[in-house]
Amino acid sequence: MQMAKLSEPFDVLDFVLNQGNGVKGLSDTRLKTVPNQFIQPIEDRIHVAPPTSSDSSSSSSIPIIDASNWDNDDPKVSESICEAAEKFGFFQIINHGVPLEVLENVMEAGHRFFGLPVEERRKYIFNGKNNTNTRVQLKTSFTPHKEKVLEWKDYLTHIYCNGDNGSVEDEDDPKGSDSWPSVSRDQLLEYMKWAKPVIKRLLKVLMKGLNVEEIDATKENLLMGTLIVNFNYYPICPNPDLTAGVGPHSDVSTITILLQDDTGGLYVRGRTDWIHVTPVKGALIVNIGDVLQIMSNDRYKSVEHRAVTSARKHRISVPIFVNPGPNAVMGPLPEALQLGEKPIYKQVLYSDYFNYFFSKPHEGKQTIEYAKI
Ligand SMILES: O=C(O)CCC(=O)C(=O)O
Repeated sequence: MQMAKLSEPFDVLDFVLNQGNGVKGLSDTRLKTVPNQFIQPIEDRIHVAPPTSSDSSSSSSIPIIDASNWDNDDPKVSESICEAAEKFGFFQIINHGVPLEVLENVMEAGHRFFGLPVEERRKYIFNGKNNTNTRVQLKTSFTPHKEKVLEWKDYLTHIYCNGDNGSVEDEDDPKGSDSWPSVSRDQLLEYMKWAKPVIKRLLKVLMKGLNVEEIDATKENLLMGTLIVNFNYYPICPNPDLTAGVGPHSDVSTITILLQDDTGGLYVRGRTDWIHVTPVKGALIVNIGDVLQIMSNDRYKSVEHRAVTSARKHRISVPIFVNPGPNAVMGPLPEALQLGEKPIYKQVLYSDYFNYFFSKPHEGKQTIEYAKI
């Protein structure tokens, strides 16, 4: 493995952000302690035992829904999904139809990308000069120029489709995915091909639970006009107890479908404590995002979550953020207010909401306040 050399005096931010080595580059130097820039204040650290791969104590804390009877239109599957969306905002689904091999291949592909020499990885950093590619971008932390403390995470974000901008698989834009790294492109496209019907099915069920019987083209753009798929990479960290992989936040999606490896480290805010989402082989984690909380006028819950780092191994997760198209206007759906409920949220242009989220560090459930009446 090629290791970056640290020169003295060592400017961490320059090394990680400007030189584009990322946290992966820092981790590869095999440093013994994390630099101050990554040390969270005590009040922001999570106080739980680090997860182990054999940890199954809390696996029942968020529901695991078996979708094998979906094809037979078993109403129990739909009921369990809507109930979990209302009570927990988070659940795992098994037997969803995406082959295990496709899931394993996509995670392997993520490792291949982050295993590339830094000179190769760096090509995907968006800088508006040499690289103006908006279809794929390599990033570090969340909003590094706004955060007091950086998150221990690099991620490669791919825009699969973006409202009017078409899909990377559209006839109008058949080469849309050509700019994605070749080491991971095919596996990611294959994963998206399988995941899309699952997303559609989930949205159909969740909409039915809100009395929306039909998803026409306008509703489809409102619910899933933009699909973004990321490789989240949490490099080995010498001090998991001091750092955050991802700080507490809720997603600004309609729903998010997350594939995680067997490292563990995702925590969901429970009533009294943080609940560990124990990895289940072949499962997809589904969480309700702010958009669906808003559309359902608080019936479905978008729940805060966070991820810790590991001293044992590099962790990978692959979220698909299912978002409205940028020009969609979201607010409580008329169908969700049928019983005379008062709307809690106003009508908001989705791109405004999205840009607001990315204008500040992660801050728990605060973003949704932006849309409140
Ligand atoms: O990696 C995880 O488990 C969580 C990722 C996440 O919350 C995010 O990418 O927004």
